Amino acid sequence: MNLKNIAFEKEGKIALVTINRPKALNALNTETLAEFDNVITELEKDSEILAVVITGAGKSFVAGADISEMKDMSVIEGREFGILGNKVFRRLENLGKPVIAALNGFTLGGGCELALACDIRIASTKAKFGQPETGLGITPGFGGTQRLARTVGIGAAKELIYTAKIINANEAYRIGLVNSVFEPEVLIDEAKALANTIANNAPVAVKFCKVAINRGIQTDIDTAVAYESEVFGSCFSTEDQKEGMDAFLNKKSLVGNFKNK
Ligand code: DAK
Repeated sequence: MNLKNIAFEKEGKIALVTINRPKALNALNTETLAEFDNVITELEKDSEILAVVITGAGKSFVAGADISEMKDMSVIEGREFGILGNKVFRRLENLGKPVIAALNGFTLGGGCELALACDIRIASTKAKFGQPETGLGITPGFGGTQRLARTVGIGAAKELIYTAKIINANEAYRIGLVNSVFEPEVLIDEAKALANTIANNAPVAVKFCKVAINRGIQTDIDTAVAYESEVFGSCFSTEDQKEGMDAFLNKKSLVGNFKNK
């Protein structure tokens, strides 16, 4: 992979993806989104990677879509930019592996939307959050009006989006935008520890849970629980279910040693 604006590292069962354009506070331009698309393809392909951590280099996670690139876009260019961003974010949301956003700093606009497309968000005490788009004359364009409301509820989402205000990590924690808050120097280690804890459980079961939660939240409860029954049944076709239960009955545990089969 030829990457300029993103760093990609593998550490055992996990991958660390760092948006690395600190001069522009890691703002997402077309080039970075295209690289991100390639990174997702790599994450999909590599069966050794069982969980992913995404963070930002420097004092920002992602300070939004790139305003200098967007400023003079035509209607067609704006639409193409939106289509690319939405495609990348949907691919990330649907990736068959859990993704943890380690929010180290500014998490604004498209950056907040990127975090919302991840499965779990944890933050540094220095992180700042918001959807400043209405202050720029636009609406959130990478799913913010949809995923933010699903995550923090309609009232809190409308307040954040209509006011364009910036909130700190404690407030983000209070409204449920992030799961936990850590001192900056331990954030990445905490994210990796969380990723490794998940990676040590049965990967196929974790993937099924992700799909069931993501699909179920979009549909009525009868359809959702029917889908849950389907994935539950599918677990019984895996070696990991047989061996995991066998280990339990023999007073052992397979955690950390599942085969991903
Ligand atoms: N885009 C481009 N450059 C940015 C940027 C951004 N979003 N954010 C910061 N930068 C650049 C600054 O211009 C500055 O560049 P130089 O002047 O050094 O060349 C450099 O990063 C450092 O920023 P500051 O000097 O401003 O740093 P401060 O610490 O003073 O302030 C800040 C940090 C995060 C409070 C401030 O930079 C700021 O307010 N940034 C903009 C945040 C923002 O409004 N983000 C939302 C962007 S709108 C769509 C799809 C998606 C979207 C829209 C449409 N379609 C469907 C088409 C999404 C839109 C957005 O995300």
